[in-house]
Amino acid sequence: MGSRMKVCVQGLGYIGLPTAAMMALAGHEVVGYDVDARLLQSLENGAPHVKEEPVRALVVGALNGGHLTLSDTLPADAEAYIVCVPTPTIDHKPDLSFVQAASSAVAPLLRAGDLLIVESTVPPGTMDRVVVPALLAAGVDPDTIAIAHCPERVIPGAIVKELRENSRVIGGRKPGDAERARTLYATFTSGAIFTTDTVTAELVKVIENTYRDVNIAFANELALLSEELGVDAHEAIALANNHPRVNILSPGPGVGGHCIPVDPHFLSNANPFVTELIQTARRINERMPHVVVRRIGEYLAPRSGARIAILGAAYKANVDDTRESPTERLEELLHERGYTTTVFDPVAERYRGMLSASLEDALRDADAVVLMVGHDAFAELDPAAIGPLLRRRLLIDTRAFLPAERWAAAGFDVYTLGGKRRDPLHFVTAS
Ligand code: SAJ
Repeated sequence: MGSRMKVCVQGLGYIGLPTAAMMALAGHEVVGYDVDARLLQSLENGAPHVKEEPVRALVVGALNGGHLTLSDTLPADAEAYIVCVPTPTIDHKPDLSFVQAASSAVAPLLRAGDLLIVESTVPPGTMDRVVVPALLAAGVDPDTIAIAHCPERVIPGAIVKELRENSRVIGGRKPGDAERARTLYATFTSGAIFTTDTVTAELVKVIENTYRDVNIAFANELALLSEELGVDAHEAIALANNHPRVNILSPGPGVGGHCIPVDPHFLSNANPFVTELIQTARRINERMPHVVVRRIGEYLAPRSGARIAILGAAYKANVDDTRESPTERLEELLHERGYTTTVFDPVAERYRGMLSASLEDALRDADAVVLMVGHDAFAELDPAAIGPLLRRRLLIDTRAFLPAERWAAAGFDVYTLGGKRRDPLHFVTAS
């Protein structure tokens, strides 16, 4: 196309914001709209709340460049409206109220020939059953506008790179709609753009995250089995992954974030009877914090007054996001069993529980150190310096992240989730 469009991005969260900035830097006139006045104020102040530095730089660049403006009202004169609002679950059921509200809000502004794109991850069928009805309810004839679903696919930690380079899947409601959206996306992404219908695009996005959840559940199952067999699951998985058609992910203390633990429910909720694998995978991953608690209990009895220092509150390494963090669940379970906890995280700032002000504060007089997140900042921890702060030298490494031999040499008992146990639990022999 090359021609500039007037675009409105509705919802300036972790996807809408960089997408708006990227489009503005590609030369489009972009209005970023959000209902959260504090968020808009923070963006005006240089976006200090955005911790992923390349994203912050992109946003500041776009705002300074003048093609990205912020607004607390939806502009009436955009040619393309892009919905980037959250789709959480409540009791494992999708909550589509934000998508519905966003569609209803934009409906009265749509004119014939406009383009409406939903980027939010949604259960298959949402475009037809929620978005289009919201337009109809506002008196909009959906056949007069182009409607597409273009799910975001970028991973926190590499958002800018992936926005530029990842391929995209765009589902159009009627012939020509996906092409209209492709023209816009092709101005800022170098990745391939595949077009299909809306429900296929909806399904593809949810499948991607569900595939990851199932794969991690498999890795977690292998970790528990390997412990019983006296095998290091990490070594076994790495060796299996040398096979050209095998790619198993890594075991860990649970699956967090606002995407992977949520999206599989969009499928299992659609039909519980044909989604047994998906549901089982979810259960396996949800059980992992319980496994960590059980392992801690092998060293430190529940209700013994033991104090557990947890390293990492984020849902994964090197991000500040703590949503659905396995640490939060671990703390709950530990408290139920009478342990006391401290949590230190040098990357995350906002956490539902309490964060210790310093590593030393978290570690002082603890009976165990539990590594929950492999932040780069933890790689250099010195066990010889940490040991004297503790009441007991015990390391529970749920990510196989710290050098076990070095910690053992400093006098620590070391348990690594999925690691080789010297005392395999129950070695199973064929009968
Ligand atoms: N995890 C493991 N083992 C692994 C990999 C991850 O236990 O081998 C855990 C992490 O520690 C974390 C959780 O899984 O708690 C999820 O992390 P992640 O890095 O797998 O994914 P997210 O949630 O950060 O981002 C995902 C991405 N989806 C895919 O890779 C298919 C991203 O591309 C999506 O855009 C994003 O979800 C989203 O917003 O949907």
